[in-house]
Amino acid sequence: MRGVPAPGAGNVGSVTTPHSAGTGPARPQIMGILNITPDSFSDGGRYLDFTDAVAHGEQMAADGADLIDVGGESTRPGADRVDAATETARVVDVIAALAERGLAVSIDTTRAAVAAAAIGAGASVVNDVSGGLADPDMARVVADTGVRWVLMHWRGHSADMQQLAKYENVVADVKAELEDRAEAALDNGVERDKLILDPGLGFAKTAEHNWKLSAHLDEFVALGYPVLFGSSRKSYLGRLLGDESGKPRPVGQREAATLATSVLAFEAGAWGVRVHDVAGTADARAVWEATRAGR
Ligand code: PMM
Repeated sequence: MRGVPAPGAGNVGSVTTPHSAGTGPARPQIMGILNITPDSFSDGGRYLDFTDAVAHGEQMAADGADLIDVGGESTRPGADRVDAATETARVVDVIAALAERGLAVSIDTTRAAVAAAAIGAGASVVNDVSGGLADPDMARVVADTGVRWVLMHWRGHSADMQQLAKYENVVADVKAELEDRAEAALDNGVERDKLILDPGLGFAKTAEHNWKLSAHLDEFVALGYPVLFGSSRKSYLGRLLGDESGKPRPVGQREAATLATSVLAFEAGAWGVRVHDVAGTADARAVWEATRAGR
């Protein structure tokens, strides 16, 4: 590791100073999820229409999202890949429309060409679930454009990632692999204060791994980079809340559990959370902030 980001550095649009970097009173960030895909596990097929997608992005901003995370390819386990042209076509016009309305937008992609098009349309953050591993050109695009870069922990594409969920010590291994990704980004000319790390819940992780990573999120914060936490509606929550027959809680009924994990992430010092239910998360953040202020 090469030290910590400079205080107050790296603000992009309305993405404020990370409180996880120990830089003052800034609040945890809420990244609202906008998947423009037919097959994402929670909102797949809902926002394929341009007008619906933009309206949902605007609604999430009105509900308290600091950043709208637009994705054009599903990353759910087992998902098929789409080509770069299809992925780009799904996202660019929506990103341009949201950026024109003054909203901060991230592009959820592992492809440099898609990221470049999204940045051209107004995205100010690249949310790369592969942490730069999937596309060797991603670091150059990020370095050249000066946007922020979320490096998520990842071991392989959706089709085979669950076979890769093998760790000696999941917390230590994920931390070490993320630090390697951050080092690689720095070696490729990306500035330290542009980086955000994410342990990647559900990506080559079992439910047990997700709980371990959640429980030790403070250790990721201690690495000195802003930390993003993405648990929203994921299957480990469905499994936890399953019925007596072992049937998981349906995706649409995991919101209270998601909110609990988000508050725990705030408490651990996370920079932000990536969620579907922005309004609920904004309420939870208000409760957490009022509690913190009362200490
Ligand atoms: N999870 C998903 C997609 N993108 N990005 C980051 N940084 N962290 C995550 O945990 C993450 C992500 C999968 O969830 P979705 O299908 O609901 O978008």
